[in-house]
Amino acid sequence: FIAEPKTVSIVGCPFSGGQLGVDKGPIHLVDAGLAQQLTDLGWNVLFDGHHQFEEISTETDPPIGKMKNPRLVSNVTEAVAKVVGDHARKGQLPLTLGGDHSLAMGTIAGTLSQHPNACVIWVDAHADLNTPETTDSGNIHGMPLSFLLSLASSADLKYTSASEPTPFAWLDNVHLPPSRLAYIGLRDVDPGEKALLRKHDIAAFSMHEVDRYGIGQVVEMALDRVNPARDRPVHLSFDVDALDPTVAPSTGTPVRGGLTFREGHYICERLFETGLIAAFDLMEVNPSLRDPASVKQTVAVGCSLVRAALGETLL
Ligand code: 6HN
Ligand code: MN
Ligand code: MN
Ligand code: MN
Repeated sequence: FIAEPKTVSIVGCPFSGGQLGVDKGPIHLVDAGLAQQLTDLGWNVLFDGHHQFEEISTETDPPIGKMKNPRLVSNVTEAVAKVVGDHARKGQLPLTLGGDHSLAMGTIAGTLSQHPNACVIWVDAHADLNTPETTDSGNIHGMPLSFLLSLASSADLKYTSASEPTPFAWLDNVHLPPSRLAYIGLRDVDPGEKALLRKHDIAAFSMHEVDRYGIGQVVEMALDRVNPARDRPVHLSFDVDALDPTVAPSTGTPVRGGLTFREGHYICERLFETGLIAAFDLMEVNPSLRDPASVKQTVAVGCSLVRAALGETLL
């Protein structure tokens, strides 16, 4: 495991199969000059264009149960897992730009393929832990962790097709133990998700804990739970809606009462400082929402979070 890879590979994923409209995020982040900014930080930056995903129209991808676009999301996340895993195997730091958070099924599976002992720090207003049964919305961006933790599997889809594999069957042998997931920033968690958090004793630091202990303590408490010896690679999956909507307005499911600009950056800085970051996701930047000034602000904050996770703010 290379603690601080000198090469970062940008995996641009203009994809919105798990939640409509969020596909232009990576294009805006790259157009804002993110690659050059990382070069200026001393990184060797690889970026060979955004990924083109196969198109599956909704007519050929009807819901299975409540799950929307299951075949599309399954195929795309499987492809992302291969790309992220390949970058990790070459000792590069995969930096995935979304796109909706269903993509983390792919990014985390890719990380685990190279670093089976990795832990995940999930920064989000939401737990993204719904199963195909507990989901209300049917949007798969609210479900990636249930599959990764094996709380849901392709068998739950009760899908019968002689010709096609069941969507998400590729994920069935991917497993992140619930003891290796820690959340920071939660404030909008569905009842079914709360039950799963309790049942599996998952480390969850909501905005209440951020207020109570401060972000510095919360990050250490999260690491103490999932990475007590500070020896596991860390996959940092950052949903921009973890930030307060006044800081990052252009996102699909904003929730008031979120992390400040500094609290969000502190998480990235502290994890960079550990030298353990093995992969970084920046998800749910949605330029189709809000006015141009809000989009520009959200994209700028997104770039700034990435730079913080890659070492910008340490003196
Ligand atoms: N995200 N819990 C809600 C749902 O639809 O399952 C919201 C999910 C939001 C997902 O922000 O990545
Ligand atoms: Mn979210
Ligand atoms: Mn699984
Ligand atoms: Mn999310």
